[in-house]
Amino acid sequence: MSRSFFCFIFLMLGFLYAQAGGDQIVGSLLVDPEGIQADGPSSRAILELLVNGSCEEPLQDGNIPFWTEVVGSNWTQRSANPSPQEGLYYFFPGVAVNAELAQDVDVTDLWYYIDGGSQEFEFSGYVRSYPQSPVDRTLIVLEYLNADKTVVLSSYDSGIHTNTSEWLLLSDTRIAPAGTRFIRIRLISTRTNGSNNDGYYDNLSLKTDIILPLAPQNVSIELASNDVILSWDEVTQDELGDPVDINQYNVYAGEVPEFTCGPDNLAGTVAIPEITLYGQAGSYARRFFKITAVRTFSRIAP
Ligand SMILES: [Ca+2]
Ligand SMILES: [Ca+2]
Ligand SMILES: [Ca+2]
Repeated sequence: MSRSFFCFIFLMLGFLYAQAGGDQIVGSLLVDPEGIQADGPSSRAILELLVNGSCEEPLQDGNIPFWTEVVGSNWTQRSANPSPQEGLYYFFPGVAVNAELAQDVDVTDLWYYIDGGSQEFEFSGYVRSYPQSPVDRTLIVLEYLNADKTVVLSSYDSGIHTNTSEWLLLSDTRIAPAGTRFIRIRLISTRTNGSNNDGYYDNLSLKTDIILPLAPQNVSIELASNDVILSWDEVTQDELGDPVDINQYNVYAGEVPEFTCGPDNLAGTVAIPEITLYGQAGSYARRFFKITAVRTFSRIAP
């Protein structure tokens, strides 16, 4: 199974005011350079990298989506006895003596920061076992892997746990070693009792924060009949001045300068620093535009 997806980080904005009247249009930057700021209190944004980390996604063909059965073929959702730590379900190995479930997180897009020694990753997750004697065991291992996944550059080992009365929080925060391109999360359960392997996991998370791109600059506006053409300088740096690849700009349109960017006023999305908004000049007396550079973080789930 393979699926890619994107997390979007938004940054405000070239801020443009356009007034259309007949064939005339007036465009000007309303915000001085110091007023062009990130849309938020911080230039950093937290990304959740794990997919289906709480085992809430519906099973697909009887399997847990986005996770790989490395050992054992009966991994599934469990909902009760004990209750989940979060949501409605948790990870349950099913019938197996030894069982391992894994997810590889592709962090290649963060190579620049990883290789510079500044990208930190924060893992957390809960483990619990069924109350029986002897108790089945849980173990979580994280591996920071190189590009072809042949070298473990750094690892976290939670140690074996057998807690049964409550969910136990495990966590690890570390800076990824240079060369890290994948982080593998391994859930390893060992059965010592009965037919079911009762080492459970829930509410797993792997987070990192990234630096936002600079705001688009030098926005210009042009009118062609009833269409508005916006263009701006390509964004090539983040807020710390490091290079960044921007492959998406979101353009928002509103009726007042202070409007908030959101899905309701998204006028268009482009990969290049130019967009034609058809009919925008014909339908409104005044129109305000905001442009955000979007830093996409893509990864491939297993
Ligand atoms: Ca859950
Ligand atoms: Ca299976
Ligand atoms: Ca058991």
